[in-house]
Amino acid sequence: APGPDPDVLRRRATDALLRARARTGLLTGCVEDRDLTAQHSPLMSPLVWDLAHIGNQEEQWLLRAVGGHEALRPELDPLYDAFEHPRAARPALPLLPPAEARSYVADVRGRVLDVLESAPFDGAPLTASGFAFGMIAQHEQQHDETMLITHQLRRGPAALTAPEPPPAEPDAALLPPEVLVEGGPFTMGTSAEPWALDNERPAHHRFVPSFFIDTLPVSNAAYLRFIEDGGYRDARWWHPEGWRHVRAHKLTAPLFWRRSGSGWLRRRFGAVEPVPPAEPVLHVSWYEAAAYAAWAGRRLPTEAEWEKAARHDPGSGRSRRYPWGDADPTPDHANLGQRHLRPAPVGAYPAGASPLGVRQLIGDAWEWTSSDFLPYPGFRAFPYREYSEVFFGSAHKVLRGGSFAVDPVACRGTFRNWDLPVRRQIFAGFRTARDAEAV
Ligand code: AVJ
Ligand code: FE
Repeated sequence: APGPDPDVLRRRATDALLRARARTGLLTGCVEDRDLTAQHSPLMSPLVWDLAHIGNQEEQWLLRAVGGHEALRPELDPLYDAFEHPRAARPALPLLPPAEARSYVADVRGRVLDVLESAPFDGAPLTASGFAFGMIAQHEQQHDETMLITHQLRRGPAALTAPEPPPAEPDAALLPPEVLVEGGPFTMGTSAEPWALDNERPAHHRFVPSFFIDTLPVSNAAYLRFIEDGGYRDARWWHPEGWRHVRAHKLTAPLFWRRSGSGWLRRRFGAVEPVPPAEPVLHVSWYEAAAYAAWAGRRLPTEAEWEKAARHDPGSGRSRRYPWGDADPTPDHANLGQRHLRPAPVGAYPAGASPLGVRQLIGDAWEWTSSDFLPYPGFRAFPYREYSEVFFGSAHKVLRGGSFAVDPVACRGTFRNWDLPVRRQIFAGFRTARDAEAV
């Protein structure tokens, strides 16, 4: 089938770049300059590093690689190379001060919009279907999620506000707690999605035995039952490394939670509030997610199970782009794009349900899977090894589905995220699964 029209893709690339820049502007414009240069957590870069890194990646790929331009400021490349300096070391670098970082990214962007006008959208792999523009829009949006994480870690009064997400649908309490996904093959990954990144490719067949998966993400109320049942004090539920980590760091609850009398409070973007029982649990590590699942007599879904639940349509046998079908996400389908600064309660977004009725697979919270981050059969690093390939192996676990903080351009049924199993600052929760007996 022919792909989208080049002019449509050119328009889409422009929109995606502009939308990312508007978001970057909010995230770097809502605090004083000293909050841009400070390091709010050793896990994160100063916000001003993310800002200039966004511009530097854009310069390298869209001005130099696609546009054939000379480097504007070659001395900046090593400063903003994520592999040269660990995050904790970045505040000590001679970074561009905020005003200079802003003018650098604006200068790059102005020239990029000229390149975009005339770049071929139908030639070499880097520009086919506008791939490089889509890749760079996704890169900026990924850093916008990273910067929102920095805002969440930052102490002090709230700098960002957003309207509340929609409530759970009245039918949510009546939904079956889990659905059966029948065993059989399905198509995992994609070769057709024009802006899919290298690790999502190519499309390939996978056989997935029958399994049950939760209809909804695990809620704070459910997770609290694990806490109150002594889950953090019982080695039985924990991966040995997770148990060691929980003991060493004296963990007793998700990140940002604290006990208050008989209840729990959490800090969220500068405000302290009671933990909302109906919201998907957030800020848990892979170890915590896996321990909860073991306590519940269940397990995390594998990455293939997650994707089959999200994309496979039992009616047609096809894998679709999203749980609801092939249409791009709208605000009715999913909580994406930092429109809200929290997940919606479990049972929201009925229009985003899968054919089997699984909800909130896309948006709200990234979902930990049991799987290591590994290449698909036939993987080819593109356009650079440092995006995915250097992270393959058993150190990183795969997350799927996207959070409220990620833009639709960087979120789809095939999109793969990954992180270390101890990480909790990311907007991650989970749902659980179990094997179905063979019939
Ligand atoms: C895919 C979210 C793990 O933030 O480390 C940004 C995305 N890669 N710049 C990350 C990324 C290069 C990446 N994750
Ligand atoms: Fe980056």
